Formats: sequence, structure tokens, C-alpha cells
Amino acid sequence: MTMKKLIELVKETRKIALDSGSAHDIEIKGTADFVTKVDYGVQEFLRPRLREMYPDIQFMSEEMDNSGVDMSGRVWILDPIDGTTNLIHDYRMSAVSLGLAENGVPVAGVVYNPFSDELFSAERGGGAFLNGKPIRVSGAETLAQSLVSVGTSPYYKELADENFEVIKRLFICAEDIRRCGSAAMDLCYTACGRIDAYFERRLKPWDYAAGIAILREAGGCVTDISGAEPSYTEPSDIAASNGRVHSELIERIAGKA
Ligand code: LIP
Repeated sequence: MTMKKLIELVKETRKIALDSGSAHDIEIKGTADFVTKVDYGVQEFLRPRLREMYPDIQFMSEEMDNSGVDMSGRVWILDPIDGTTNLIHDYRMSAVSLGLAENGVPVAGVVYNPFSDELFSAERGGGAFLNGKPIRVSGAETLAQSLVSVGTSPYYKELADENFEVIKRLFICAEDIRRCGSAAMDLCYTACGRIDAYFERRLKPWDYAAGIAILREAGGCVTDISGAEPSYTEPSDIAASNGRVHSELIERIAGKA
């Protein structure tokens, strides 16, 4: 697989992603959970092209039935638009997030924000890049030195009390918190040192597969909130960091520090 070909293919989705008319052609999937004609357009642009370029790799995507996918092989894991609510509001913080999993873990990723024209990429053992330039996580040694991005699990309002208790604990001990609305961008911002840690519950594998490959190649650490490998078949509660603050992050989330 050549990353150059993959990057060029993902960048071709820019025209679809910036089509504001399609961004307002919306279906409601659930509480605060939407899909637009842009989501479908990006998915149906990439799906046949990836199959033609890499016929032996399976395909999993947010806006389709993935029940037949066998995670023991190689699988594309696509979020056609991560940050769909941001897209609908023209908040300009959304990304095409394409990960590649091999034997159940991410080994490559491309995350592209068409609004900023920033493309994050990584392949296992090859380093992580932003628009072709190498990126590394920050040097923050403690949460007190950190900017921490948080997610609010907006599709699961029943988690609000629990989530905001954790967010309050992180706010008290960190420099400050941020909330961008795209898990893939949060993981990539951690990879390039713009933020130092990230927490969000009940994310889906397509929200984080590509960003995990990129953040790990940039020297960071991503686990579920118990410290284990996230699932790539079920939703996971994600803790991500520059690695240096990861133990403290897990303890603060658990309320043990
Ligand atoms: C979104 C994530 C975001 C999270 C939302 C949703 P989507 O992905 O990127 O961080 O808070 O609940 O999961 O649904 O826009 O692809």
C-alpha cells in the first residue's frame, strides 16, 4: 500500500465535503445524531476506489451495514465525515477519517480536514505527518501543564452527569479544557502537540481508528479508560495523550487522583 496514493485519494473528497447544499440535506439517526448527503457522498466516492486499488482489503464505514466484516484480516475503517454536527452548523471542524486495521489494530491512518486543508497521516513504523511534515506529541509532563480536549458523548445524554463530573475533574487539574466536536481531529491535535490529552466516552471505531494510528506514530498513547486496547468492533471510552501524562489522565478520569 502506498501512503501517497491513499493521501491523494482522500484529498479528492474535498469538493464533496465542501458542498454546503449537501451538508444541509440531513437525515436524523438518533438523539443529536445526523447523517448528511456529504457523509454518503464521501463514503460512496471512496468505497469503490479503495476496492479497485486494494481488492483484498475489507471495508467498514459509519453509514453502512458492517455485520459481514472479519476483523482478523485487513479492514479499512472509514468515518466519511467525523464531526457531522459541526458540518451541519458550518463550524469548519470536521474530517474524513480513513484508518486501516490489520489483525484487529490500526496500522495506518489518514485524517483530512477539508476546511483547513490539513491532512494528518501515518503508517506503522513510518512516523506521523501533517501535510507531509513530521509531527510529534507535546512535552507536557503533567496535566497541570496540559490543555485537555474533552468529548460530551452528545448521542448519549444519559451519560451527562458522569461525563461532566470527569470533565470538571480534568478542568480543575489542567491548564484548561477544549471541545472541538471531532474525535479524529482531537486525536490528531494531540499527535501534533496542539493539545496534550483527550477524553471521550462511547466513541465508535470509525471515530478513532485512523487517529489512533497517527497519534501512536507521533509518540502518543491511546487506550480505553481502563488502560486497555480500545475495541474496533464495539464503542469504546477513549483516553488519549502525549504518553507522558497518560497514567495521570487515567487516574483523574477514574477519580483516583
Ligand atoms: C462524532 C465525534 C465526536 C463525538 C460525537 C460523534 P460523528 O462523530 O467525532 O467527538 O462527540 O458524539 O461521535 O458522529 O460526527 O462521525
